[in-house]
Amino acid sequence: MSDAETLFEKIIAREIPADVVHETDRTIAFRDINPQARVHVLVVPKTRYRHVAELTEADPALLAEVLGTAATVARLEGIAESGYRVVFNTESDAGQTVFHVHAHVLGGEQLGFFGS
Ligand code: IU
Repeated sequence: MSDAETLFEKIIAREIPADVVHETDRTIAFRDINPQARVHVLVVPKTRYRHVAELTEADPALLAEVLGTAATVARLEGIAESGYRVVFNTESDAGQTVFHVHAHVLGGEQLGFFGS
C-alpha cells in the first residue's frame, strides 16, 4: 500500500465536504462527484486498504460491512428493488484511480453492459 494520503481520508475526517448519504462506525457512503449513473454512491471503509483484494485478506468482516452499507444505500436511494450494481475497480487496467478501496453503487436507470 502506498503511503500517499488520498482525498478519501480527508472526506472521512470531514476536512473536505462530500454529499454523505450514510455512515456507520467503520464505513462512509457519499455521492460520486462525477456520477456515471443516476445513482452513483461510493462506499468506503474508514480504514484504508489499497483495493478489495487487500481488504478481503486483511479484514473480511469489514468487507462484509462495506457490502452491507452498499445494500443500505440501495434501500435509501430507492433502487433495492429495481436493481443496482456494486463494482470494485482493482488496479490500473480496471481504471482504479483512488487507492483507498471503495465500492461503487450504481443504479437508478437501466445499466449497460461494460467491458473494454
Ligand atoms: P475508481 O474506481 O478509483 O476509478 O473511482 C474513483 C471514484 O472516485 C471516481 O468515480 C471519482 O469520480 C470519485 N471521486 C469522488 O467522488 N470524490 C473525490 O474527491 C475524488 C474522486 I479524488
